[in-house]
Amino acid sequence: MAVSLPLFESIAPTGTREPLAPGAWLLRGFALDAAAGLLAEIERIASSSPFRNLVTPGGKTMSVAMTNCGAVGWFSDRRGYRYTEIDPETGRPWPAMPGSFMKHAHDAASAAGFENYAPDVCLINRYEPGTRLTLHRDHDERDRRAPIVSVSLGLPATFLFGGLARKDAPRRVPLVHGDVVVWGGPSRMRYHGVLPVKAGEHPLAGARRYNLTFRVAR
Ligand SMILES: O=C(O)CCC(=O)C(=O)O
Repeated sequence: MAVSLPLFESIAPTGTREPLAPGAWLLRGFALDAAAGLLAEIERIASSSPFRNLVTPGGKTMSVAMTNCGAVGWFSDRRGYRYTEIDPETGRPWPAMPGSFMKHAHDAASAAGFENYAPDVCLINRYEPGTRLTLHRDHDERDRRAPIVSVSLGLPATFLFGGLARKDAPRRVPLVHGDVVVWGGPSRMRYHGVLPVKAGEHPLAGARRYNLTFRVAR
């Protein structure tokens, strides 16, 4: 049954910084103030480059719907995982990264100890109830010195934060609207994923979870 969630639900007090591993931090509620603006930008981006369910090189359709903004975008089909300058579905460049996205990612990285962060891509994930992201590493980026900054909006989820080997048991991290996870340095290549999102209704995002994943790809 769907549950109604309070607008500012959080687990630890907003503003706390929890270490997850060396170089990995959970910034509780870091995006709360910016959240409504970020969601409006997601809608604008998706009106140019719509959400779509990508196909893996092995031929499976991903349950999470994705789009991108920035100089490049992450894409997958039977030919492989890669970054492209042109959205293959529209034939146009990916929408530019909004200034508010750039500032938010920069400030979150800085709060986690990574200065001068300038991502060139933001992968936007949209989760419907029941959808999940299996354990994986972000390894399509040429420059892996920069961290990943990951912003959660809408419905809550359980984030799996694993080790450097796939077999390492992942830690289960509950994430709610406004939480930001940053992982870089010795944690940059850790496995991570998301358990199936539970049904619910969020006042700003409806029956959905969105995730912004900022990366330096080139
Ligand atoms: O949705 C999330 O919290 C994580 C997203 C993710 O792992 C990815 O896009 O690589």
